[in-house]
Amino acid sequence: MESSCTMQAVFLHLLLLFGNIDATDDERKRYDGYRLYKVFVPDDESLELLTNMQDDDGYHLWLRPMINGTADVMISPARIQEFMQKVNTTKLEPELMMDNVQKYIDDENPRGNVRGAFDWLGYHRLNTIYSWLDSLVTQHPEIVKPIIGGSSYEGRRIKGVKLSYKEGNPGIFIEGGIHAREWISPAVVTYILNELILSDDSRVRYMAESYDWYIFPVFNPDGYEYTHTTNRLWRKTRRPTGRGCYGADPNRNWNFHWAEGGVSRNPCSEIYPGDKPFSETETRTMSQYIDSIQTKIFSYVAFHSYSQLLLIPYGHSNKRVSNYDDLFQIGNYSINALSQRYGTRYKVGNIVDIIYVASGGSMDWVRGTYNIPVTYTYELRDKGRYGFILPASQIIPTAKETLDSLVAMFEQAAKLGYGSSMTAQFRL
Ligand code: 0X9
Ligand code: ZN
Repeated sequence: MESSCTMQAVFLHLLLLFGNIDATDDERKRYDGYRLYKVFVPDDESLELLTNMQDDDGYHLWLRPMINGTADVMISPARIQEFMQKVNTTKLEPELMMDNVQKYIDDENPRGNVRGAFDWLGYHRLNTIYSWLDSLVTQHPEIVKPIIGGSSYEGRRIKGVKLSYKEGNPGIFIEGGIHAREWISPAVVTYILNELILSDDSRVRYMAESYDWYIFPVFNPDGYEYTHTTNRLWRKTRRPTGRGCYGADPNRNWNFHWAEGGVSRNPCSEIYPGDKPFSETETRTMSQYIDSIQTKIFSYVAFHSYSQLLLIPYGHSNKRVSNYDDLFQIGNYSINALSQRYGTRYKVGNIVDIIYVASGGSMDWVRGTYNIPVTYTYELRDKGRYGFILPASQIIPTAKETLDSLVAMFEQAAKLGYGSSMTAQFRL
């Protein structure tokens, strides 16, 4: 009896590993009664209180305290009373955003996982995204080539494509899904890829055909799958790291000013940078791939969520990159274009100036190591109403406004001389 149960469990795990099925309910982390608060952080005392909470069980910072003075913090039911008491002794002004996080998770992707067909009406599993990438290669063999850029700790591939209408066009690299729970990122990246192939809008067509596109929708496939099967709010990779905890923050693990700030040396922390630069299979293998094409790209754009920001390097220091003024100007054109369609407001600026210190990010490594001139990180919708759990009905609007902003970005960049294939070299 006992052994048949064990056999069953083994079988289930095999299915989970190789199949596209869901975890059983008791393996899935639930967020019943968890609350999400947006808090105002007016002074150092409140900042310290929040910073100390970071690694406490039952407190989860969705958004770390930002320069403009707010943070989003999720509290487990057992900690709510204690949190309210702490809050009363400081000037934190909590605003309740979600009274039951699980309800938002249940409502986010109402259609569930649809196998086979690919669209932007729901969030998809990794296999579905990868099959769709394969189908693009089959349907458009002249322009879409498959790439295995890297691999993950659990042995998954990091799949991407190169889209090229004319060999030798200046290259743009698009990174999606480095943080597992930011589901809107792979969804927007796949939408953009689809439009670059199929859109009949003349400005999109011009952009699509003027550049070579290296597009990787899911940089952290283990984490992404884990958010689908087990814990919707997982952020990191899935390697066992110590103290019984798993994963490093793949956006703190790159070998440029590694672990200089905005990290925690506790392996259980959400911002654990790993025990050394490139300790994670995902970042190490992808960095090798990027190295192999670095002479071909003039731009690197990473997609995260959430906050509605367009970030300029670096994350370790507020010292501005050499072409900051150009990037700021291009960024402003870009976020203006983004706001035209639905009025969505973004802010543009240096990471340290507009959010917080965060060293070891992918974009920073690309910029710092190869001097790639046009580097941005998007923090997509929203500003904390739904946060990471953005309803699937917002995928298409988010993707459309983001594509508008990319068109403006590369039009303005070209006007300033970036990525023009007319010049001998499209680098600075
Ligand atoms: O903290 C992060 O890694 C990003 N924010 S998120 O809420 N999506 O986790 C900010 C990225 C900063 N980027 C770099 N330092 N390159
Ligand atoms: Zn992120």
